[in-house]
Amino acid sequence: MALILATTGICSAAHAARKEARIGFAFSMTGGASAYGDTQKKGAQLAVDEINSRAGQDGIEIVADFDDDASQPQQGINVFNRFIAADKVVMIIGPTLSNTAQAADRIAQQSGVPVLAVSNTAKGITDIGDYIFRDSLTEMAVIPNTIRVAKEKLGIRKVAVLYGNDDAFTKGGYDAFKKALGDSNIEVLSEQTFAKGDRDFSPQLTQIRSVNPDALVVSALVEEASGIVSQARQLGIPPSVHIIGGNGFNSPSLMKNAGKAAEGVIVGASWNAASSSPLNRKFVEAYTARYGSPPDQFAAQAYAAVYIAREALGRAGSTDNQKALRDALAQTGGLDTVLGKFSFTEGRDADHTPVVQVVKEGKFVIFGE
Ligand code: 1QQ
Repeated sequence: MALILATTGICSAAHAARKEARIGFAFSMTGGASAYGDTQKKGAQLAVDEINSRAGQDGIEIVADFDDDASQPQQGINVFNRFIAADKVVMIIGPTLSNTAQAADRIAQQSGVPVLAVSNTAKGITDIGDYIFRDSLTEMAVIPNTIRVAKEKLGIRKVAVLYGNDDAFTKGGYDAFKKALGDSNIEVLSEQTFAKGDRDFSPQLTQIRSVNPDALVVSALVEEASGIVSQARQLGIPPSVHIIGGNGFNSPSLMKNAGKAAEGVIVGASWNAASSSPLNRKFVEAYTARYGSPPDQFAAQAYAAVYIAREALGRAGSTDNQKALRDALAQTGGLDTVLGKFSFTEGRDADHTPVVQVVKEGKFVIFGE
């Protein structure tokens, strides 16, 4: 009895000292970007549970409020409004797509609520204001390296480009590819476009086949990317014509949907799954044990964000002061994360090294750095 009382006493004392930090997570659980949202939520939840299991010792407990931005700007706005007005969150993590962030982040900025994006890679997201941060490398930061490595290893000299012209990310990725190709003196033989929700890419791919490129460069979200990759091979563009993708390709659902056609696809990424850092190994093990499949880059970025937030909350000295948290986030530097040593730039963007991957036997493996 004495033992039970003593234990209860310790628990309640620790509980009283605990401070709750309410964080809103806006991820795409439905709609075109749900393949990303699914693993983002899993990665974030894992980090929240790890942190909360230690909250008795170090004081801060995260109250996670997950909601679905539905891959739509308007739904992103609705979710942000609810997080800010009703839930009174100290910060928001998300939303999944840059296209949604362009609309929703303005509301957080106006309300003085910090946002930490974990997968927005389009240009200009952090320019929305000084409350907007991201731990995702931009396409402008990743793609020049992808093109350089692809040129070095494959000797490509002429390419065709296919991109979505109705989405902030796919358009931004196109701009980044265009510049990197120009800087690397790679000739663009053909430029073709598509729109979100398209299923038939044969007109564009037939034209591309006729110009006989060394590689096919694609800026697409994973649903359309999967269709493009499958149909390119079906239409007889041979596997020797490598397909080079941007961040939208970083989901294992590419291999799930496109199967063998995905072999040899090259994609720049901001997380090295094979990194042997103890933090990364522990993350990959814990995630795989809990969910039954290994994490992808989107899970890793979401997981890292919760730890970045937790560390900043500790320095902010408060769990409900958004201005103090913003200032603390801005000071984040040299933090050990699963993405590597993490710092924000002056402009609140991510600052770490990208990698280039290739799909081999249904998995992303390192192609070059
Ligand atoms: C963006 C992206 C997508 C491919 C991932 C969510 O990078 O919208 O910015």
